[in-house]
Amino acid sequence: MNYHNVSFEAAYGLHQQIPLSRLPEVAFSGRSNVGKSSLINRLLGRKALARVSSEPGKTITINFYNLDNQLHLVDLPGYGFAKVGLSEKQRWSGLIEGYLKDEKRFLGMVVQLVDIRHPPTNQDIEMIRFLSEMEIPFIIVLTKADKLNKSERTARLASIRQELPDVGEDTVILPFSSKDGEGVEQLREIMDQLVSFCAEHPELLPTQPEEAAEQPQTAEDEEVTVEYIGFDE
Ligand SMILES: Nc1nc2c(ncn2[C@@H]2O[C@H](COP(=O)(O)OP(=O)(O)OP(=O)(O)O)[C@@H](O)[C@H]2O)c(=O)[nH]1
Ligand SMILES: [Mg+2]
Repeated sequence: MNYHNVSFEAAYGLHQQIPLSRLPEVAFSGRSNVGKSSLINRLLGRKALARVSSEPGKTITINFYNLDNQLHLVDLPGYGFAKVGLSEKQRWSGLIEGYLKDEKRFLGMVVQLVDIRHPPTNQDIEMIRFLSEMEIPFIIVLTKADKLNKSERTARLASIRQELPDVGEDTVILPFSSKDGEGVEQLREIMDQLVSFCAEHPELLPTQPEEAAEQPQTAEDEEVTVEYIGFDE
């Protein structure tokens, strides 16, 4: 994939506004300020494509980035930001849940971000439980790895699996730094694998409305079971 061929595509404030998937999607989830937008910028080699702020709660829409016309990167609003009112919190959780539960999406995987410096928050654990119950493929990315020294890092890596009850032994847990680029190559490889898999399975893309009009649904439409290569090996 050409990681230089990228663009911002759209921002949605309500999940009902999001059009049917045209490309496979990778969604980035995590608490506010964990580094989602920074990771997207680093991954795409762009300084300010996604808006980064030291003030939490900046991304309050679901933002779509187009990667080489092969993948949509989806920046979800960060959860767990205490200073917003209840109605805004409900809008956020409605947005995130609405997106993740939407069966018409071609969601290839979720990249769940957790700050490497601290044990996962209850909301991180809840989110991972939700992904696991929904059978959405996911990986864990541990952000801000540059902020720990070697012994702190070793200690965090030794504890993290026990702290995440819904993470299986085979789930990828990847230390990452948007500052020094650690983890970028591995994450790109995972995304390349996902794109290859999706290219071999075009039937997983939801039927577009104009196609649906031409080809009415028949009993032949079967449910497809998805197996992801490389994630459970
Ligand atoms: N040192 C270091 N700082 C980082 C890293 N990733 C993000 N940051 C900093 O953390 C802050 C928040 O980063 P964002 O990328 O805006 O976080 P976000 O998850 O998109 O936050 P919301 O949009 O509020 O959900 C910024 O000050 C970033 O510069 C990292 O890998 N290393
Ligand atoms: Mg953000």
